[in-house]
Amino acid sequence: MAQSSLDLALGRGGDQVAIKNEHGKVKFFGGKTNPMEKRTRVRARVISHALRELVNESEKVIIMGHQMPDMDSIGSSVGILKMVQQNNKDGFIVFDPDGVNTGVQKLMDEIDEDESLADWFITPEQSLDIVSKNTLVVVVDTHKPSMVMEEKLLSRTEHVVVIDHHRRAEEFIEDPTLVYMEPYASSTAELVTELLQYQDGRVKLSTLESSALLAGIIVDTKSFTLRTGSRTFDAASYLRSKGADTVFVQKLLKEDLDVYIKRSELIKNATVYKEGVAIAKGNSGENYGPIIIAQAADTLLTMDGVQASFVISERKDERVGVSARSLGDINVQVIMEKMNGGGHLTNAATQLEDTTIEQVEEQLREIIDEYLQGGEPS
Ligand SMILES: [Mn+2]
Repeated sequence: MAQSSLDLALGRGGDQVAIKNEHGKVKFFGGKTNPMEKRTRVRARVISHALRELVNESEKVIIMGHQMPDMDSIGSSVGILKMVQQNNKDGFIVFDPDGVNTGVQKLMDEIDEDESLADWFITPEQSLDIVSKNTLVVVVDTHKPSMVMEEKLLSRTEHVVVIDHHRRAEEFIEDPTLVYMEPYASSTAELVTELLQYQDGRVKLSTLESSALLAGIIVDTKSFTLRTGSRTFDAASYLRSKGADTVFVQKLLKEDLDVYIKRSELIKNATVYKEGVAIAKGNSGENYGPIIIAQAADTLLTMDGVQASFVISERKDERVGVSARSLGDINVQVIMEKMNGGGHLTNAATQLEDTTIEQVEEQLREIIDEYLQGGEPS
């Protein structure tokens, strides 16, 4: 139990204490600094070679990211597909168009035009038809079984690899063969780009493929501002040398006027609570999608003096959602965990049932006060 708690603490980025009680429930203390650049290139090479071995031993490879895929999820899936093909194996990417945002839709439209790539995308149902005991399943950009495109795939094979940059949550895929979790990395696309560089021979990437990986890095770092290390630029540089097109990525990220207006409404209602903490609320009786509230929180973070931002709004499912963002000094993961949510140090969220925006705001203010006073167990 002590060893598994230690692995958990290290997997979450270290600098914290994990205490497991007799029922196996884990509590975390600390973890208030943002770890940077502690990972080594040796590990990337070791993982790259281990993954190649697993690919070669398997009959075929099925790759899946998380539901409601983002650029990072799709980009890193494409990267893994190229690695599989480099090793002369068949790889398939599980894709469910449900909940796809406009940017990802634009990317998928481009992929659909490219037969050499589109042919390898399959639906969750198709993936269950082709999976066998000798299939390698590679999960990217998440490590929670409840988040993956097709959870049933995980129990149909004994060979599962997890590649992710999110801090480790308690919910984790059972008995994975190989785990590559780097909370110091900007994005899964950055990790996958490094893995590609350590494969034998030159991996062939088209402009579209390398642009998809670059889009993952650009979105997850907010154009190289958040969680960006020197290795993020190294990965971007490699992708650019493979033809990644920055203007194409910008086109994918162009936004809808209505979305912009709705987001501006949220921002208009923002107030600065204390010590650089901004809180914004949606109008009661009005629904906002999770993407809009997340974007509003991101935008607030670009405002002068704002260190952390929280956006509260009602959702379609009648719950109240909170999206939290931080520049790194305030750990919003710890704050959201206290409200039954989770995420990263700089990027977290929660959804609460049977409550109102006002109640959630009050609860949030109390937790923020407690956090800012410090010393409280997280
Ligand atoms: Mn990601």
